[in-house]
Amino acid sequence: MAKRKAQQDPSVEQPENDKIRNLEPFTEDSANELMNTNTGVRINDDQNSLKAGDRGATLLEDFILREKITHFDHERIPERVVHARGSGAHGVFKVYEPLAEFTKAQFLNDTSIETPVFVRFSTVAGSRGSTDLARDVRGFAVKFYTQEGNFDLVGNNMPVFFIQDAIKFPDLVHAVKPEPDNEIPQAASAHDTFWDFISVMPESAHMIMWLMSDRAIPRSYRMMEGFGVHTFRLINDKGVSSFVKFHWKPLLGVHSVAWDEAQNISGKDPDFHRRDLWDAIESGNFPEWELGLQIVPEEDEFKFEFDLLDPTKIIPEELVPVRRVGKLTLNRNPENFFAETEQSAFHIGHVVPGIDFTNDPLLQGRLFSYTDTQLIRLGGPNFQEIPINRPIVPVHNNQRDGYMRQTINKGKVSYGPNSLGDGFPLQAKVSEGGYASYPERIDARKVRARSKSFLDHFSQARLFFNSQSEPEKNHLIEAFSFELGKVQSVEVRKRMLGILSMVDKGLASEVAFALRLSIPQDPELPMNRSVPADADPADYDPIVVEGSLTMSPALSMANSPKDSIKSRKIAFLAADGVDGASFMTVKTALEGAGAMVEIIAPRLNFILSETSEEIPVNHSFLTAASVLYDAVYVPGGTNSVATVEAEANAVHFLNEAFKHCKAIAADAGAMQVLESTYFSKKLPEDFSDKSVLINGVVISDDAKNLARQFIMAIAQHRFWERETQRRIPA
Ligand code: HDE
Repeated sequence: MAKRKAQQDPSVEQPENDKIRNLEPFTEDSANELMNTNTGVRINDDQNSLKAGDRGATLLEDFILREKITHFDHERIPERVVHARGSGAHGVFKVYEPLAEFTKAQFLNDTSIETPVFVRFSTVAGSRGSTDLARDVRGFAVKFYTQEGNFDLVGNNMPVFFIQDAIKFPDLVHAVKPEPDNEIPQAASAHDTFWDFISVMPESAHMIMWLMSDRAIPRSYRMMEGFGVHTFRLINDKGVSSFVKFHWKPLLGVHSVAWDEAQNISGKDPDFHRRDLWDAIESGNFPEWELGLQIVPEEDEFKFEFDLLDPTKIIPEELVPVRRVGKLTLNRNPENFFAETEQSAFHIGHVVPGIDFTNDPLLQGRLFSYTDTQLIRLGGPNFQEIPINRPIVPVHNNQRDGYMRQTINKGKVSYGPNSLGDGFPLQAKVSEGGYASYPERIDARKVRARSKSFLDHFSQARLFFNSQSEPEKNHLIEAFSFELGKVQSVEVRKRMLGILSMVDKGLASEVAFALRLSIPQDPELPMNRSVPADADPADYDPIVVEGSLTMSPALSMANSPKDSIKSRKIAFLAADGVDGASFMTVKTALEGAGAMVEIIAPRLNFILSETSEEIPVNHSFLTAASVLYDAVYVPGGTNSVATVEAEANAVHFLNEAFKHCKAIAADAGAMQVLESTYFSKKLPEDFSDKSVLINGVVISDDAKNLARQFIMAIAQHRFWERETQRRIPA
């Protein structure tokens, strides 16, 4: 009956690589255009509504007014129920070498293809307008527009999750969101309901170690790892399946800010991460990540001490190395936030042939949730036709109609099988790229239960803690002390100390000290232990396993690459009379190494150098703050130095930069500015004729030498050892 068109047949519509993700047909540009209504009628007066006399009532007849106000009234759509606050960017992905041994997915095999992508980063708990710098998990959602359809890798910047079963997700989200009676606090987990839930959910122990670590306060979206979290399957063209964990490794390394700094940034620039991503792309500093795969052969499924299906577990990189297989580059900002970033609809169920699911019960629940949520958020079943969501391949099926349908389907036939349409559209055979699910063998009873292989909640939490550097451990202790310090219920605090004591006694006792509580001797058994209805609760006690791996260096950010200052923001504090020569030497050297220099002065517009040259100013001390920069430099020049020293905001700037462990540099002639800071006592008395690099503070009278040492210091990111000096003002 039906004449079958082969996929390779040139008459079949194929995506053209150079035209893909061409959103041009959907864009609007008002430049040089006259204004008209949505029906195309030119508007003669957009300032006044139509009235019965110039002091009279407005007329209902005014279709221009009505159209404009009606559209405005309907501008908002519901924000995402979680991950509401986010920022997106376009880019490309390219695989390094064919991965045919593991997967038949074309975009992971054809090294000549640049697959377009759209990425959305987000926080989880806060509303759409909340701060970027909340202590929170970050979403890392990637949509690959492949030639075999869209593949969404909807991951986070932490490799595990709070819960093991999707049925607990609404509870988790209710607990972390602002409390329902007064809607406080916004974008913060430091409150009673969150910790109440966690304290009776021991399966979250591993995740809260990540959440209390510096991973939860990234320096930039560009400096975060990404993880698919669940174990997925890869399927090759012979139908052989391997298990896989997906990773994103940022080429700039993994870096974070200090907690005090995060809180300050939230006030000074709540759009800090959004702006950072936007500015980096605008300035050509394209963010890059390598896609990493941890592949486990099917036959090794039960080789580990943990269950591959348990999303509260990682596969330590020391057990299964991460193989870097391709590169993601973000190279274009959206034209319109709403149309692209807000309307993008990610779904863990958007997969292509060669990628499949496992039975991870969290993953399985997500497969339902994402389409369901788009139906309410984007208003109906045609959200895949919104330009940002459209695949690059043409869509042919018998789905029709619904709210806001864009496609004009031709012909009478919208069903299959049919004969009137020659049977088209035909199902694709597997050899033609048709998706066939992995035929996993299932032979089981239907039960509402948790697998006993999911009962060890603490060994990987401990592995994470043990693998941290000393400063990272201190930050964890401080984060727990902060968060539990904000909790009002003493019972919840105590129960959390019980949970922490099962992770690490030292950690628990440090937090207990801060809270002036003692660790429960025999930690109260958490109330919720995910016990199936017909089971004996004792059979479902969390089990205490030592775990044969005691350290995993890959888990510490201290081991992240620290060899570049590319795209780092450096503040120069200067005023009229600055020494132009050394100023330019340092500026040129930093910019040559890829950093971005901004001049901060008492007033805006420009400053004059000693030789009366104009130097443009980026910010005044009023609009800038040290928390928005990675490092700070004070150039020489008698008048400039005197003005900066007398400027209280400049001294505060330096004090704060020191407190947040950042690299600081000063021309030897600017020593008097440093002497006004609280950390001056830590500087050597006699610095003349030599250059000094102590604790990340560089002082030199030789600008070239200063620049070299300063660059090395900035690349270290932070000098956390300063925090051992406890009494830090600012
Ligand atoms: Fe999501 N999640 N999630 N999630 N998730 C959503 O979908 C959900 C989970 C993640 O930038 C929602 O479109 C359930 C894990 C990201 O648009 C919703 C469960 C991971 C984003 C939803 C989880 C994620 C979402 C809300 C437990 C990391 C933002 C709006 C079973 C692997 C995507 C939306 C974007 C968004 C449900 C758990 C990542 C409600 C039910 C685990 C990055 O469908």
